Amino acid sequence: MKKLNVGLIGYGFMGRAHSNAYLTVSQFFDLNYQPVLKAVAARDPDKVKQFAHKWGYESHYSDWRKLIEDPLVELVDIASPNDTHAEIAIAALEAGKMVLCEKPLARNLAEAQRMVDAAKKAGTRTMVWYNYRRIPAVTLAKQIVGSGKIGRIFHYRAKFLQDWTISAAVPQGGAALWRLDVDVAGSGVTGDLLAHCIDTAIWLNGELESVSAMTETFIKERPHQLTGKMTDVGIDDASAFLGRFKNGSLATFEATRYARGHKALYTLEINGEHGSIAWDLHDLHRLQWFDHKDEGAMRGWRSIHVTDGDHPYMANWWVPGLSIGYEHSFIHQVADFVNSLDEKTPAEPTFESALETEKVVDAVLRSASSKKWENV
Ligand code: SOE
Repeated sequence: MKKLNVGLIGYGFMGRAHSNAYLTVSQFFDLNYQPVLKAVAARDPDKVKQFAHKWGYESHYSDWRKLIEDPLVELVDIASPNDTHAEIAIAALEAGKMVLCEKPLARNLAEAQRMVDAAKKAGTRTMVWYNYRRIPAVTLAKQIVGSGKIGRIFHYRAKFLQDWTISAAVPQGGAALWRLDVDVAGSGVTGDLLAHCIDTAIWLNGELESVSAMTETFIKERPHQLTGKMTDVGIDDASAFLGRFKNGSLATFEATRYARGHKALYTLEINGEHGSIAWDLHDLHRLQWFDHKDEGAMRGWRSIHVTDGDHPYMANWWVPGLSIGYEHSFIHQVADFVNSLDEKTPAEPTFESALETEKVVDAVLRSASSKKWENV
């Protein structure tokens, strides 16, 4: 098997999810290339050394530029905060590397566009980690929509609810809390959570045309973790929008970190002419499917336990009935990326296709501030 030398930047939550995917994928999928954990880079020299030892990276750097200069690294994976994405991605692309980037692609549309331009110029492979596409039940939803069984789509409904920032004492900025600092994150739940919903929606139901949005920042000031000073909060704590898809269907989307009791409740529902589909991240191995073509008296919602060998990705795992989890969506994404390397068609979403999500995020934020419908 040929080798694919990976250089990871960032060792937080996503650095672990990606590292686990590279380490595990070849044990379960038959691939032409085996990912090799070649190097990891992150700011803190001691912590990056510990991380490298723990996960088996062959070398480590405290300056990401050194990782990009490393001739052995073929693929640069950006798992560092959003404010680093554009600079690192563009440098890596200019160095001729393949680049994978954590979502959202960038802090704003202008940065994302520069990354797409650099990717086009470089001509190397890119991909954005919108991992939920690769949860088998969500991939099955894609297959159902693609088969035409659901018919014309009327409604697409999605929400992503969390509750971890309700306390005003939670600081913003720094390790683990940079998502609350607008300078680092770019936006709040719109770019962090709604972006997942938008990516899946575009994949399942095509592009959005226009949106009418509202956002709110419930806690206006928070201590900054790095300076200790009370600082204005620039992110949106909650974001919701109505929208129209290009295919004529209607969209209702909501994301918040203020839904007490919900930890990561990503749900989606699609209502079509012949059927409906519903999925819930808290019950991720099930897909709910209603088929109006079923015999009248027997008609009802089916709860499909997506664990059988003929379900997407599942033949690579355990025996039917045994479920897999969140981390497997990253493993599937690596498998698809690696399998695409010898193909003409790249694994999705590339930087270029992920730009569409950035355009919707941008339209949502524009609409929330103009209080008008905005075109995507
Ligand atoms: C935020 O809490 C977060 O970790 C997001 O950044 C991830 O993208 C999402 O998958 C889970 O929630």
